[in-house]
Order: sequence, then C-alpha cells, then structure tokens
Amino acid sequence: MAHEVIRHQLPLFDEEGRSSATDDESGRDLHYLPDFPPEDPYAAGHRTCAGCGPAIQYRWVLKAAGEDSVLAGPTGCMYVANSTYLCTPYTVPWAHTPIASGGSFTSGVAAGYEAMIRKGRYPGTYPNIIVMAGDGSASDIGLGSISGALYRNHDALFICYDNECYANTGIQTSPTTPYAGMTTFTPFGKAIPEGKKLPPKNLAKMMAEGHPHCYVATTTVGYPTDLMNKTRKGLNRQGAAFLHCYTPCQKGWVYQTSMTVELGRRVVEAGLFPVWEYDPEQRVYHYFHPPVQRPVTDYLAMQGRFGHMLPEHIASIQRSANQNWADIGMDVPALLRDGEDPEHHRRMAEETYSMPLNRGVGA
Ligand SMILES: Cc1ncc(C[n+]2csc(CCOP(=O)(O)OP(=O)(O)O)c2C)c(N)n1
Ligand code: SF4
Ligand SMILES: [Mg+2]
Repeated sequence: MAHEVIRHQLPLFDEEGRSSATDDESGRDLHYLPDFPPEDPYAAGHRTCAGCGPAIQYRWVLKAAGEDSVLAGPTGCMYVANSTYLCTPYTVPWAHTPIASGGSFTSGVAAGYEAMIRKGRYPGTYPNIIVMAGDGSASDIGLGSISGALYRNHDALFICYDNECYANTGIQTSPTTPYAGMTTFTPFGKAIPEGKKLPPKNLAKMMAEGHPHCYVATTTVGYPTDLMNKTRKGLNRQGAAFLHCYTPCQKGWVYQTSMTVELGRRVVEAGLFPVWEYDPEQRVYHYFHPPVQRPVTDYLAMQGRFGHMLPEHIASIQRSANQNWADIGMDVPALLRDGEDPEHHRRMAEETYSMPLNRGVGA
C-alpha cells in the first residue's frame, strides 16, 4: 500500500510592516523587521569574507525554510568557504555536489524522498529540499542539469546566488557579470576600455520562459522579507521552483563592507535588477515597482569594479536600465533619459564618491 506524502505549508511574513516601521526621506522602509523565526540552520562560524552577500542569502533562506530542510551546494565560494573536512556551519543535512550537477543531484534527492515516503521507509514529512548554486554553476556550467530538474518538475527549490562572477577561483567573468564589470578575465585596457563587452545573460527570464509550469522569482539581499517569502512560496508549491537572488561579493566588486544590503536595494532602484515573480497558474509576471528611481551612477560609483568606466560606457548602462524600466511598466524620468547621452557624464574615476573606494578587483 502506498503511503501518503505529507508536505509542509510555511506561512508567509507580513510585507506591509509593523506600525512602528520608519521610512527614510525617500519612502524606503528602513527599520522594518518582522518576527523572523529564531532558528538559524546556517549557523555562525563559517569563513566567508566580511560582508559576503551569498552568506546573507544563505542565512535568510535557511531561516525561512527551517530545521526540516535538506541542502545541496555545488562547488563555489559557498561550498569552499563554508566547509572543511568534517565541519560545516549547517544544522541540517547538507551535501556538496560537483559544480555541473546541482540540478541532477537535487532531482535524485527529491525523487528519493518521494519514493521512500510512499514505500513507508521514511516516516517523516517531505522535507524542504533546496540547492543553492552560484551564477557560474546555475547560469553556465550547471545550467543543463538545473534546466532538466525544472523541466521534470522535481519538488525542490533551485536557487542561484548571483555574485556576478566565478568568485571562488579568483573573480573570473561569468555570464551574469554586467557589461563593463571588471574581472580578472575582463581587465580594461587600451584595446577594450570597458573591460567586459557583453551584456549579462537574463537567467531568470530564461528559466521562466523555458519552464512555464514552474514558480520563478527574482530578489536581492536588500529585501529580506521578500527573499524569505519567495523562498517559502517556492517550497510550498508542489513541483520545481527557481529563485534568482542578487548577492554582492565584497571581495570581487570592491566596495565598503557594510554596503552589501544597500547595494541590494540600489541595484533595483537603478533599474539594473528588476524584482519580479512569475505566476505559473496565470502565466503572468508581477513586477515590483520601487519607490525610488536613481541614475545608474548612484549604484556603479560605489564599486571599484566599475572605476575605469568612461562616459560612453555609463550612458550605455543607463540605456539598458531605461529599457528595463519600460519593460516593467514604469515611466522613465527626464533625468534618467538625459543619462543616455555620454555628454551627461564624467569618467567614473572623477565621480564624487559617497565613500572611499579601493580600485582593483580582488583587493
Ligand atoms: C567542472 C569544473 N570546472 C571548474 C571548476 C573550478 N571551480 C571551482 S569553484 C568555481 C567558481 C564557481 O563560481 P560560481 O558558481 O559563480 O560560485 P562562486 O564561487 O562565485 O560562489 C570554479 C570555476 C570546477 N570545480 N569544476
Ligand atoms: S569572495 Fe565574494 S562570494 Fe566568496 S566568500 Fe568572499 S564575499 Fe563571499
Ligand atoms: Mg558566482
């Protein structure tokens, strides 16, 4: 006789905030913290860099998922910096997978739990099965295996933590590295003054369009409630779900350590990382419309990896941002339209920085 597979249904957090929430002068809720669960399945004691965006993402995701979780981590910073022989920061089962096979490994774990529960060999509730892969893994080397898992609709949550580079091997370019982002494989020089010439791959849209039966969403470490709710939505839905999370890399991007969460908001407010949710039932996208729209320089100037940019490069990025604003149904203010003209800009090195910068990737 087949046993029933019982699944968790995790409640969502209140997005509106408490009455005591305080807005800054731009209308951003600065001090809203809902009552998050006390447990931390991603415990202290790992060895990621100070201010590491992926580590913040790992903590929020596992807090949202809770103690009945099973985790896989393909090769990358979040494998190497988190684990040594017989030692990890996880209080839940975790396994390392080769960089190419996060998707296939996790498919096997999901299918295994389903079969064991049906056969009465595993007495518990179906656990929250999650793989968190870097952008190099999810958008490049391991893309095929994640796409296969989404296509077959295994009941698991597939997350890309996107630090826009192959960080662990020394900050090399990946498909999600932005145009003009300097990496050790895209240095700027006389021949190629912008550093990286190609625009980034739109991984999340590719996943949503290519697997229209899956829940797909984007988020950043700048919006913890959004990140935790999308984690829970992806886990609550029976079948495969994909989350693309923007996670700054302090070492690779060269910014002040305390600015990780601020960057997670500014990238959205600059129009460079639209935050949305794809509803597979209705087959529609729901776009977040941020209360603040900034020129891209407000975001770029905070990071040493963009310190070499010339006016024409900045104008080119402002054009892409303006296209993103239009795509998500927002008006483009005149100031941002003006920014499409190189005459509107100085060299990035001459910008007034709000903080001192150390230029030079990997410093
Ligand atoms: C097939 C294969 N190619 C290359 C590597 C070397 N490698 C180890 S970690 C890593 C970087 C992974 O980048 P990403 O997935 O973005 O994770 P991050 O290091 O940025 O956290 C690479 C290229 C590998 N382990 N396996
Ligand atoms: S190199 Fe970047 S992603 Fe890796 S641990 Fe440091 S901050 Fe995190
Ligand atoms: Mg990466």
